[in-house]
Amino acid sequence: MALVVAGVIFIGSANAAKRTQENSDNYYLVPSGSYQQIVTHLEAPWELLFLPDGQALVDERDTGTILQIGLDFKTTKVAFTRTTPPCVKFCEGGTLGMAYAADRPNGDLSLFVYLTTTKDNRVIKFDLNKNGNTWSLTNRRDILTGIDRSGKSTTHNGGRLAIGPDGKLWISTGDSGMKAATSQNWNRLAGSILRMNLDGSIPSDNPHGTYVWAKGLRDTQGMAWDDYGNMWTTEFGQDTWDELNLMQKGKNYGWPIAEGNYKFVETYLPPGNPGSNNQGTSTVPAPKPTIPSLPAETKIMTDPRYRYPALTWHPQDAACSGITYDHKTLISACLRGGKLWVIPVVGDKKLGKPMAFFTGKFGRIRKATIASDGCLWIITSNRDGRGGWSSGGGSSSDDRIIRIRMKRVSF
Ligand SMILES: [Ca+2]
Repeated sequence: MALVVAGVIFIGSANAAKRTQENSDNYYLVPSGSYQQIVTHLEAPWELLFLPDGQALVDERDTGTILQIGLDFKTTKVAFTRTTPPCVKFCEGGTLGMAYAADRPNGDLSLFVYLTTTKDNRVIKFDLNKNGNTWSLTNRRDILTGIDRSGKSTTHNGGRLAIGPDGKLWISTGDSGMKAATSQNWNRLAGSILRMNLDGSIPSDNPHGTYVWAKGLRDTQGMAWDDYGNMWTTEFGQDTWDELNLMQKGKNYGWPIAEGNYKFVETYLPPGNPGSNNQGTSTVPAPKPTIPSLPAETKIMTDPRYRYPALTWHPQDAACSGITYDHKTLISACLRGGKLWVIPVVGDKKLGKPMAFFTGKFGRIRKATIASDGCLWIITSNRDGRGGWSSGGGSSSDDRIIRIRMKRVSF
């Protein structure tokens, strides 16, 4: 499926493109420059999912609302997951990731939601039902509880959910502000990538007989798989290095011993410095950041107990949350950096040079997802209480969903 408008080819879904094998298959995707604002006045949306009928679900972190977005882009409330935020100040937790699977009789759907409560982070599961064109949620079950959360605030909750190519539910968590106490402890669910069967049980081929599949993570909010089956995740560093990681079973990704490829140094920047992901307890929007002068980075890590990132960025250029994959292309949505990083996948475990798009244009971006018509939808996160993005871009219409035409670029 392809159409040509003003000389630009808009592609159809990745599957359609693969089926037809039009011309050369050797291309990746970038924004074409053409976009439209389709949904406005959301409040800190966190996850965006396309359903089999082409409608979408979006949730709001703080209000706990799940909304349906119709084919006409009108929103309708589907459900509330809760009625109050899990904390009142400096909150990163709330109603976070969502994923669905057809694991009920007759191919009916279930929806998984990652939720911060006053006690913990947890994964809840609903029946996801369709009546006419209207989706609804029933039969809530809490299938995984006890993912650590921090005490006074809720930081570093991770929170992305995805159904992997293996049909399992994958869950990204954060260190809950506890650094090594969680991220280096294989008996703690926080600071990890978790993997579970859709009924909530532990897969028999997990590395240690628990839900934990990988460790050493500070705050991972993005997971995607490429066509080689490689799993890629985004990771918020503290002050100096954000990461893109290639994930491998049973491995340790180094936090808080390493940040990026270097030994982690605690005191690079004080909490609240706009150059840092570590924003302390201030809810006042930070001033425009200044690029920090980095210390001499001579302490590159080579300790074989840890895995090191495939790519790194400084937080003011990145702080990437969601990541998506479509046709040889990883697309990472960045908060503080206020941009999309588009990264060609040039081979098995091989990435091309990252390219930045829309820097500062829309403010903070939480997630990007490709729709079945080949357009990329992004959700902004300018009402999440953090502010301080590098290059502005907020709007009185925030938070927004922007629909972006994509185009092919040959390798
Ligand atoms: Ca790391």
